[in-house]
Amino acid sequence: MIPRDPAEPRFDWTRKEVEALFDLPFTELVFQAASVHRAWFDPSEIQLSQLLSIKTGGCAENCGYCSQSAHFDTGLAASKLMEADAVIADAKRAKAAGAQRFCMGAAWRDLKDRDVPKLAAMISGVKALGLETCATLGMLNADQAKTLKAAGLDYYNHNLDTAPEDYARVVTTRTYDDRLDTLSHVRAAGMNVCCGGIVGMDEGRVGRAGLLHSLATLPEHPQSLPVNALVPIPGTPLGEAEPIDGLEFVRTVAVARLVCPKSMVRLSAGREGMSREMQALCFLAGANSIFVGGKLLTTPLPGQDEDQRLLADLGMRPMGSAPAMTATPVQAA
Ligand code: SAM
Ligand code: DTB
Ligand code: SF4
Repeated sequence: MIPRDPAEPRFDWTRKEVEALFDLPFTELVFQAASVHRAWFDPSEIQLSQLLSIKTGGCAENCGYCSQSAHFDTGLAASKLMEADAVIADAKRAKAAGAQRFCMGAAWRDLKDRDVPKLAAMISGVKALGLETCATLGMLNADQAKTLKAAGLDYYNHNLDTAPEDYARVVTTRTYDDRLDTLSHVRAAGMNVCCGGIVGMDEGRVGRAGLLHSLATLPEHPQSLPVNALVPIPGTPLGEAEPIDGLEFVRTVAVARLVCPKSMVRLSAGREGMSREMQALCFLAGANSIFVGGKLLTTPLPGQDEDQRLLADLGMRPMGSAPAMTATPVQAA
């Protein structure tokens, strides 16, 4: 039998195989993931994304991790959907500050048809700036997905978040199948899927493997795979969850890279609490995108200066930019 190329995408992963990847010795796992990463990407490149909360709080869903659910008292003030012009102005500032990708997030259970024209205007305006566009607006039907695609939406973010057997522990106002249905509408409309999850929700390694197994056995691998570390929100059911161990988080990134070799793996929420060394390990393990700009939707990110210094010290550069002619000097100790 010809040995399979570990960098070639596979869709027949078993849960046991994914669990076995998690159980590899740490340096072996990271080495394998780094090797696969190099087969598809320039490991010195990192995509910079910026998020904007275009409609904050008051959400009808009861996701146990979220600051924006109306079911929990998190002290967050709710606001209405922003005007398209204000969103486009924010995207312009994000681009000027170096972002290549702009993601618009709304605290909705599902998209209402009445909001679609305004969303289409903001998406086409952001796209016209030359930014990659992404939106995360809750559940979509097939027609809505087609309309957003026609407006210029490149990616739709809709996370599976946990292993299927764990889902009802985390949210009860919708099911895993609801999530899968929206993902199928997004694919059918010809949009790229951005789908990942959260670690640090007391799921254990078997749960983390279950999430990544679900993602790796979708009809297509998500073109974009965000790995979020839970940002604990006081007042939510998961506000006191045991924080994920740093090495275990890096393992999760590495396994994501191995099971979805061609996906953009995004080091997403929770980066503010991570050391520079841990972020560097995540990049080595195959993460090739970060959110920048000081804020995710409602939770903080490292500041722009801090991020620029980190990338410079690591000799990494924004995706699509020209390589430096000489090695970037590392800051003096
Ligand atoms: N309402 C839409 C939805 O749930 O799909 C879009 C917005 S929602 C905030 C997008 C994603 O953010 C969630 O799927 C979850 O993965 C992530 N998220 C939310 N709260 C988080 C938290 N406290 N820590 C880490 N990730 C979080
Ligand atoms: C994703 O998986 N992570 C980003 C993006 N998709 C929308 C958002 C994380 C939100 C973190 C919690 C907050 O800032 O409210
Ligand atoms: Fe609403 Fe999304 Fe937050 Fe769930 S994660 S409560 S759907 S905003």
